[in-house]
Amino acid sequence: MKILAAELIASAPRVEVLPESGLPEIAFLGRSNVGKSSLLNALARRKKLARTSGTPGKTREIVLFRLETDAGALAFVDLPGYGFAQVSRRERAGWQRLVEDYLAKREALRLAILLQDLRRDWSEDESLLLAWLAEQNVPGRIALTKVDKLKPMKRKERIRALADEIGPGFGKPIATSSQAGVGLADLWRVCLDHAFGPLGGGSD
Ligand SMILES: Nc1nc2c(ncn2[C@@H]2O[C@H](COP(=O)(O)OP(=O)(O)O)[C@@H](O)[C@H]2O)c(=O)[nH]1
Ligand SMILES: [Mg+2]
Repeated sequence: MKILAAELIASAPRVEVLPESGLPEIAFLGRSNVGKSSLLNALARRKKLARTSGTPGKTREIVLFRLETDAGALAFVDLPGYGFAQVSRRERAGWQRLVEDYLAKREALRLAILLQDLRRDWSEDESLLLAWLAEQNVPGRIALTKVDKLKPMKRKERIRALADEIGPGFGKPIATSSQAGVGLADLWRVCLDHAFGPLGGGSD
C-alpha cells in the first residue's frame, strides 16, 4: 500500500468546532504516553505529522489528519490521552466529555483503536472504555504498543497474558512497535477494512 499524502486537517478543543473531514475516520485512543502520536506517524510514514511528547497530558485537543493512500483517502483522529497523574476532577470530566462526545456522535467514525502499552497492566480505565464503546456500538480494536521494549520470548508471553486479560469481543490485539515498524501492515489492513469495507481498497 502506498501513502500518497498525509496532512493535518485541523485540531479542536471541542467536537462542535472540529470540521468534518468528509472521510471515513479512524480514532486512536489510550492512556497518555501510550504511543498514540508515534503510532500515527509510523502508520503515515512521516516523522512529525502528529506531535509526540515525553510530557504526558499535553495533547488536550482532538487532532484530525487526512491520509491519502492508493486504496483511498481516510482520516486519522488523535484523541487526547487519559490517566496521567495530577489532574483535577474537573479536567478529568473535561477529557471525558470531549472524547465521549467525539466517539458517541461522530457520524464519520468507523473504528476506535484502543492502545495499550505491552508492559503495563490492563486497568479498569481500559475495561470501562471497551464496555462503553460496545454500548455505543462503536467498533473497536486493541493495539499493543512498544513491543520492541521486550525481548522476543518475554514479548510473546506478555502478548498472550494481556490478550487473556482483555478477553474476547474486540478481536485479537495487534502487537505493534512504532520504533521497530512491527504490526503496521496489520493495523493498516484493519483500518482499510473498516474505512472501505472488507472488500474495498486494494491489498498489498
Ligand atoms: N521504544 C519505543 N518507544 C516508543 C514507541 N512508541 C512511542 N514511544 C515513546 O513513548 C513516548 C510517548 O509517545 P507518544 O507517541 O508521544 O505517546 P502519546 O502520548 O500516546 O501520543 C515517547 O517518548 C515515544 O518516543 C515504540 O514503539 N517503541
Ligand atoms: Mg500524543
